[in-house]
Amino acid sequence: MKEVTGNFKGEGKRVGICVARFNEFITGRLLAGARDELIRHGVRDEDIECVWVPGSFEIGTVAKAMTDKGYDGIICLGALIKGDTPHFEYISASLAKSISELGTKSGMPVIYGIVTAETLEQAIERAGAKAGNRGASAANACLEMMDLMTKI
Ligand code: RBF
Repeated sequence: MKEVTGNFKGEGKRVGICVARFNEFITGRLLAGARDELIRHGVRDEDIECVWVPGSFEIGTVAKAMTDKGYDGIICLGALIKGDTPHFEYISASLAKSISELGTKSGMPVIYGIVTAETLEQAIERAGAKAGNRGASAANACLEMMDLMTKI
């Protein structure tokens, strides 16, 4: 049986990161985690481009515009923290759908790195504390997918 898998090889790759400024306390840490992971796997810092958007709701629009800018992969980073309004549900559902559609329509890796948390404490846990750093895991998924897409 022939198996096809992607490796964590970032040499020569260009990566676009779309990150939400809303909850920047969290998303700044996700960005730092993603950047560090990409660099540690061979992506040059000058080949990483970060585009800041106002909030997670805007990620889909901007990430779409980034799909034809010559990147090998795109990472979307945001932090949705549940509040007293139903915005959380609206934004998280539509964002997951639009990020997934971007990947299927463009044929390039578009990675979902959105932290969805009930509380600020939970979000902190996922942004570099006891539950790891979701930005770093998104970068790993991006590295694996960029390599995989060259093999299939
Ligand atoms: N953006 C986020 O990235 N995370 C949030 O948790 C978040 N919560 C919001 C809650 C409310 C009530 C509103 C109105 C907006 C929120 N946004 C949040 C901002 C949203 O993603 C978007 O930037 C703005 O609604 C402007 O379109």
